[in-house]
Order: sequence, then C-alpha cells, then structure tokens
Amino acid sequence: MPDFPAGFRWGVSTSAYQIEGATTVDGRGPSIWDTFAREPGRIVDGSTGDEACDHYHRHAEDTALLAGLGVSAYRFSVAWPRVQPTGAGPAHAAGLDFYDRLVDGLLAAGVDPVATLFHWDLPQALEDAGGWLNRDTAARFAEYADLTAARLGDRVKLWITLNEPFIHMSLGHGIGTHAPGRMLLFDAFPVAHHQLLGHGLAVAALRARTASPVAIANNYSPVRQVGDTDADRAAAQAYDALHNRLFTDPLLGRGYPDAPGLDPAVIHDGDLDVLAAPIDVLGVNYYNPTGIRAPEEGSPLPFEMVPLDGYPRTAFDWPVAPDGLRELLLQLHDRYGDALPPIQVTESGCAYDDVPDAQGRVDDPERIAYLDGHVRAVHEAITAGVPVTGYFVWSLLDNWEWAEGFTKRFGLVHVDYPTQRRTPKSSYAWFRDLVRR
Ligand code: IFM
Repeated sequence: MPDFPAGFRWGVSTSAYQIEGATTVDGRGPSIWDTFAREPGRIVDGSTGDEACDHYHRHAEDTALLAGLGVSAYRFSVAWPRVQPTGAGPAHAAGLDFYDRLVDGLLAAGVDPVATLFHWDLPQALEDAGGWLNRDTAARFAEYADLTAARLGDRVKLWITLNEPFIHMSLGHGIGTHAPGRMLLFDAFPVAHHQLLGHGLAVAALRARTASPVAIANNYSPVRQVGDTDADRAAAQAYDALHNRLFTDPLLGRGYPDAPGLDPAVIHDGDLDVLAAPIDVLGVNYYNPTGIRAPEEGSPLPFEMVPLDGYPRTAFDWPVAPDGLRELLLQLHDRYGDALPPIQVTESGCAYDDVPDAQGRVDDPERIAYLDGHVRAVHEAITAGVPVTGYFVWSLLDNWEWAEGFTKRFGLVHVDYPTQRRTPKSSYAWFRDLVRR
C-alpha cells in the first residue's frame, strides 16, 4: 500500500438507528423508522431496530474496539428523537447525556468524534406534520442542530449535517422502500429542497456554536452509460443530474441542475444563498457505479437501470468497482474546480455473508480485497490532485441494514445478534495494520 499524506484521517462510520437499540429508553421519542419497520412486509426479515447492536448500553465496549483498531476518527449519528422526542421544544437532557458519555469516551480513547445530525431517523411527530415535504421541517432541523451543538460543540471535531439526502428522498419518498414509505416518484422534489434548506440553516446554527468544521455526506454513483444512442445519452445525463448533481450543484453555489421533477415553485427567494453556505468538507459516500440506458417506451422514469457485467459482486449484488471511486473523485474535482472543498470519503464498504468458523473466527477476505482496492483508488485520486483528506469504512459493526434488516453484514466486527457478542473479523486486523502503517 502506498503512503498517505500525514494527517490523513482514517475512520469508521455507523448510524444511530442501525446500532443503538434502546428505542424507548430514557425518553427517546418514536422515529419514522420505528413506525415503518412495524408495517408488515417492509423489512425482509420482519425485524426492527428496537435492539439492533444494543450500542446504547455497550458503547464502552464499542469504543474499546475503536481504540484497538487505532482509527483517528469515529463517525456516528445523533438520533434526533433522543434530543427532541417530538421534534420540537427544548433539549431532552437524558438523550444528550448518552452522546455526552460517548463523546467523552471517544476522546479519552484518542478517537475524534465526528457527528452526523440526520441519518434518516426523523421524529415521527414531524412526519405527522408533513415531514420533509413541509418547509417548516428545515427550521426544526436547524433548531435541533443548535441544541445538539450547544451540548457537544466543544468536543465534536467534525459536524455532518445530513447523511445521503438523495437516498432519503428517492428511497424514502420516491419509491417508498425506506421510511417514511411514500411513493411520490418525481413529486418528491420538495424533500430534496427542504433537506438542503435545513442543511444551510443548520450550518449557520453550528457556526454560531462551534469552531469545528462542518460538512454534508452525499451518496454518489458514477454513471456508466449502456448503449450509444442519443436516448441512452439523455438517460445517463438525467440519472447523473438526479443522483450526483441535484444536491451538490446548489450546495457549491451553482443552483439546481436541469433534473427530472424539479419544481421551481418550491424554491423561495433567497433559499439558494442559504443552502450554499460554505462548508469545510464534502463527505462522499461511495458503494458502486450505476449502469443506465434509455427506458422502454411508456416507462414512468426517464432512464432504466441495468446491471453492470464484469465485476465481482457483494452479498447485496452490488458490483465491486474501486475504479468507480477514483472516477468519481476525479469527476467531482473536474466538475467543481475551486468551489470543491476538501473531500473525506465518509462511507465505503461492502456486505458479505460472514459466518464464524468452528473456532469462532470470522475470515472475510472479500472485504479485505474490497477495502484494499478502494483505499488504493483514493490514493490514485490524491496523486492526480484531488484533495481527499480522510477515509471512513462503513461500518464498525454488523448492523441493522434498513429494509434488509439483519440480513446484510457490513462490519469489520461480527455481531452475533442473539448474544450481542462482538468478534473482530480478519478485515478488522487488516484495517488496523493499514492505519498503523
Ligand atoms: O447502511 C447504509 C448507511 O446507512 C447509508 N449508506 C449506505 C449504507 C449501506 O447500505
């Protein structure tokens, strides 16, 4: 493995609903995921995040795993319904106490806390008032950011406002496979705009409370055009605008791209200035490229997704394509030039069906190969001049993978859910050695 620049940030990521459990403990309010997971047929194995990895009670053990891994940073998310059980009103002290303990434990272990404010677990009370379709949710989000930073702002080393607003819009509100389960297709655009507005307002709230850098974590997927007709080209451009540019263009001061579904009536005067508030870091979550061609006649979508041949595949059936990460980083650099802040890869990882052997060891050579390829791709991008300053593996632990429940394992650490026993996999040792070097 080639050398990385001094100060490069090596970390791992998780999110609250996927690991914490304890969903009714210490006054936490319900979130849209508590509701959604209880609806029959929503989650493949019928599970919920009620217990997940029980991290709420086992955070000290998990912090020790982070210390053993030697990472310089840990990206977790704060559960909004712990801080404001109904999404409004004063801070709920018992909820923030948990993050206080976590952050202090991380600092004592020499690990920088990196906090994401919204990783999809919207308080149910806000959803009942329209959720992200309601412009007011943006203001509520800024209020929650302020309350959280008032308590943790002196110790969190990097703030991330939103996680993957594109995925929350498209799966949660476009096709309904994630909470809150709405199927609005392109009428989901207000969810994009109100999340971005909430981000911009939250950036201002955070700046007033902390000197730590502020970021957003977007999901990106470089588009591989399949076919060579004008219609294929138009389809690839439409998908690229939606997945890769809808959130980043306005964030970096370019205004919205010409994307399907964009409704100018949702954008009020001055909004574009608010949501383009300067950020210090762009978080990049990358898993795989997407094959796109022109749709069949009569399709409700202006593109069709097609599987990409010639790549190994993960247990999620996603192609393993480290070249896509290099391509994406170079594309962001070319596209945004001087407007692009330093990048940190805030998620990169893969699911495999990891099973302990007779001795209880978990060997996951595919994950090691995956991470090796993606870390090298980052290095190639840095060598080509892209300012990448960090890389976070998704995820520290096997955890509750949204609509897939417990069936997809992304962790460097295996979790036996019935006993909550943690077993570091061989990829944990591999990543530890890489970080050490
Ligand atoms: O588990 C998710 C995470 O919550 C957001 N990014 C993608 C991961 C894998 O699907």
